[in-house]
Amino acid sequence: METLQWKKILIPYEQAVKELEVKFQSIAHEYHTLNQYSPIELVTGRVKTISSILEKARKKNIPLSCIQDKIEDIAGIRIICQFVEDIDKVVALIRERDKKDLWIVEEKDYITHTKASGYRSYHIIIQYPVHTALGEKKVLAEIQIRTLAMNFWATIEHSLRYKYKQNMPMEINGRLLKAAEAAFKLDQEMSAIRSEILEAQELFQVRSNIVADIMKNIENLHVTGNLSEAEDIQRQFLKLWKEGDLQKLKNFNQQLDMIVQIYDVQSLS
Ligand code: 0O2
Repeated sequence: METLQWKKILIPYEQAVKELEVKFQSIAHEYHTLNQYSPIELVTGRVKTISSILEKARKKNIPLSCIQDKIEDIAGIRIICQFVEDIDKVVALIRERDKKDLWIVEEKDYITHTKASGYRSYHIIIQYPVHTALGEKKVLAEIQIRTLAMNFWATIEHSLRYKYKQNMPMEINGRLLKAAEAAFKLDQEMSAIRSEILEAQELFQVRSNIVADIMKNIENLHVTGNLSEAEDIQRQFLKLWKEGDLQKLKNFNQQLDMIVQIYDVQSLS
C-alpha cells in the first residue's frame, strides 16, 4: 500500500483519537471545576503506527483489505485512574454514552480475568463516527481503562516484550510476574486508604479553586481601575494565605465577590 493511501486510511482514526481524548479530558475538567473528585486521572491517545498495524495483521493472518474491520485498536485511548474503584465509574460513564455518541462493540475484563502475562486492564471496543472532509466514517477504537499501578506495569512489560519478542528470558519473565503481583497489592493498599487520600485531594482542589477565584477578583479590580483597593485586598489575601485557614479564605472570597459586584455596577453606571 502506498504512503498516501495509508494517510487516507489513518485520517479518520487520528480524528477519532483527538475527539475522544478531548471528550474524556473534559469530564475530568468538569469534576475539578465542581470541586469534585474525578475518577479520570489522565487521558492519552495514539494511532497505531503503520509498522505495528502490519505486524499485528501478519501475526493474526488478517489480509490488508480487512485491517479496518479486524484490527480493533488502530485508534487507542487510555484512561488512567487512581483507584480500581474508579474503573467501574469510568466504565459506567462510557456505557451511558452507548448508542449516543459511540457504540459499544465488546468489553474485555482483564481485571477480573488477569492475563497469563500478569496484564490487568479493562478494555472497551467501540465504534465511533467521525465526520471527515470525505464524509462520515465509523471507525473501531479501543479504550483501555486502568489504574496508575496497572499502567506502570503494562508500560514496562510492553517495552521488554518489544525488546525480546518471543524470547523473553525466564528470569525477567519471573520478575515481571512478581512485579504484577506487587502492582496488584499496591492497588489493594491504595483502595484501603482511599477515603483518606480522597479527603486530602478534595481539600487541595477546593483550596486551589478558591485561590484562583480570589486572584480573578483581584484582577477584576485592577481592570476596573480600582488599584488601591486591589492592592489592599491582595495584602489581606497574602496574610490569610500564610495563615492557611481554609474557612477564613472561603469567607474572604465571599466578601470579595460582593465587593467586586459593587465596583462592577459602579463602573457600568
Ligand atoms: P500495542 O503495541 O500496545 O498496540 P484478541 O482479542 O486477543 O484476539 P488483541 O487485539 O491482541 O486480540 O486483544 P488484546 O489481547 O485485548 O490486546 C489489545 C491490547 O491490549 C494490546 O495491543 C496491548 O496494548 C494491550 N495488552 C494486551 N495484553 C497485554 C500484555 O500482556 N501486556 C501488555 N503490556 N499489554 C497488553 P497490542 O496490539 O498487542 O500492542
